[in-house]
Amino acid sequence: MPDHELKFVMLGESAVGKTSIIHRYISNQFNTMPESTITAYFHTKMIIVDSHSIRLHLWDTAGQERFQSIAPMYYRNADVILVVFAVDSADSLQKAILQIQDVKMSQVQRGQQIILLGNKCDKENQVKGQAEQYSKDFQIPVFWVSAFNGTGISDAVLYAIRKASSSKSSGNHLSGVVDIQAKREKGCCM
Ligand SMILES: Nc1nc2c(ncn2[C@@H]2O[C@H](COP(=O)(O)OP(=O)(O)O)[C@@H](O)[C@H]2O)c(=O)[nH]1
Ligand SMILES: [Mg+2]
Repeated sequence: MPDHELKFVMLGESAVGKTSIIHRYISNQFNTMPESTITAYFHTKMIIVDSHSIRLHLWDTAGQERFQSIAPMYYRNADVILVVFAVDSADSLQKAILQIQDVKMSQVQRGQQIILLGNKCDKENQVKGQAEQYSKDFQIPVFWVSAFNGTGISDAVLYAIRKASSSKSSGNHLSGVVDIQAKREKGCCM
């Protein structure tokens, strides 16, 4: 049994790179033509952060972000919500901010971590100032990441793991990460 199980969910507009980020994190690969996510997937990864074993469940959206707002039941029991936007799309940042408002309004669980991921940072960043101002005003950390070249993703996940584990069991200080297993599972989420 792992010391902690943490559920991460991805939110954010279609095409900002949610599936690519998960793929990069799990497999350290970038797929130029990711299959569109038509079923709900979660991916499990076991890691050891210091001497604590952690089983991460990473939930991708099932493409429902294209059609309607995401149902609160999708993220309600998440420990970490990664809200993704793309640095070349101001619209996607606006959508991310609206989604954070939705999450905050429906939030029932204390200690849920919300983190912004500005993806595609291999491209010119058109929203840096705006996103950093939002991050400061609302105290939601923003990480600049790229699924394309891998920048920032494991740092963001490690930050989230530390925050989430310390809010689950205060007093644990985690540092140093060992990957022990990654696998992909098909799940049905809703
Ligand atoms: N340049 C660049 N393109 C990316 C990056 N991440 C994803 N993409 C591309 O953006 C498109 C949408 O990615 P996808 O992961 O399907 O987005 P999702 O709909 O949010 O799951 C695809 O064409 C990806 O190849 C990135 O970090 N940099
Ligand atoms: Mg997807």
